[in-house]
Amino acid sequence: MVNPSRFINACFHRNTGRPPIWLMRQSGRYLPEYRELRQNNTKNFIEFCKVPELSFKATMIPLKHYALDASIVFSDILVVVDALGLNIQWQPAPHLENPINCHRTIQSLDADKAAQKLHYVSDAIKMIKQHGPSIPCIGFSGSPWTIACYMLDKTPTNRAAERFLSTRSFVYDQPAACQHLLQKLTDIIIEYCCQQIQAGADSICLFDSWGHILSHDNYELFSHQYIAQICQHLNQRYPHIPLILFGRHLSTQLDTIRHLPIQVLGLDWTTNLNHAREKLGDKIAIQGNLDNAILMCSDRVIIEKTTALINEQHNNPGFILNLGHGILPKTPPNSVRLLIDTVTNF
Ligand code: 1CP
Repeated sequence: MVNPSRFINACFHRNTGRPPIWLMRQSGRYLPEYRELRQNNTKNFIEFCKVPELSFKATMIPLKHYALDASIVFSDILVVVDALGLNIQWQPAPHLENPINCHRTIQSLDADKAAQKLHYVSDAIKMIKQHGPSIPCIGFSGSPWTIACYMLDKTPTNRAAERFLSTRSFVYDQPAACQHLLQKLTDIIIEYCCQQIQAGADSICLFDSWGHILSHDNYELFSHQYIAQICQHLNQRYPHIPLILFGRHLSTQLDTIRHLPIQVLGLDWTTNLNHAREKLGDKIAIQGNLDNAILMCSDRVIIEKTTALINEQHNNPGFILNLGHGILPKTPPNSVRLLIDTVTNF
């Protein structure tokens, strides 16, 4: 049984009072204690993620400092790539020496074993539920498409126009191979999310962080239909576990997304929340969508923008306050505190 809470209530459109808050990337490089924990454990990043005690410690850091309404297990979407046997290096951006470039390699990926190899994430969730504070714990996975982006490209370049160019051209050159890969990932992700729920995760978040780089029509064919399979499966098997889908630049996909069996849609700052609310109705709660750049601004701006968002959504029982994308490494921890205090003291 999941404990009723502000966060879970908001997921099911029944929150009263101030909105719950959690933040994407609430653990991570902006926190000096996290950087210290990483430095003292010289393992590469994926190896760090594989130790449940370290994942547990990293999950706890923001909870010690801030009054958050949910935890999120410390891990990464790319543990799935590692479980499939691909060698990822961190420089510090993820780098794959041999990205996938043909159908034969996709056929040879051992999907059956991959989900089992990810048991360390479930072990971390068990520790969080046993030893952490009694707030809901969010488990997560990348969406099939977003994980595939990192499997088909060597290094995601910082030049926006060329970002995931190999991945984007693979979709057109070899659509059948691409869909074969996405189906394999879908099967693994279903199993992986079930494991997390069985370990005690109170909610599951699917990060489709790169869905928006697909053309409008290809979004449905290469991202949405696989997300739909995952959500249908999880929602049918665990109807009490709220599913959060996060995506960026989703304004033009809301008519497609509103048919998904999800409880929450996480939106970035390019989408107008009232427009989204109109499109989604009362069945799907909304989460977001402060610009993460405001955390680089003065205290006055942080308080003003946060208060304006709370006021805008004050009559919405299905609203979860979050950033529109993850906290950036340069963010001052005191700004994060101010944001959280502004919400919790409202
Ligand atoms: O050395 C280090 O410390 C590595 C930095 C780091 C951290 C702290 C990476 C590498 N991942 C993480 C943790 C992480 N990643 C968490 C747990 C932290 C928390 O939220 O409390 C989560 C939920 C993620 C999810 C994630 N990883 C996403 C989806 C969300 C999003 O931000 O869009 C994505 C796209 C990644 C890929 C990734 N992992 C790490 C980096 C540097 C990146 C981005 C690479 C890129 O720019 O494409």
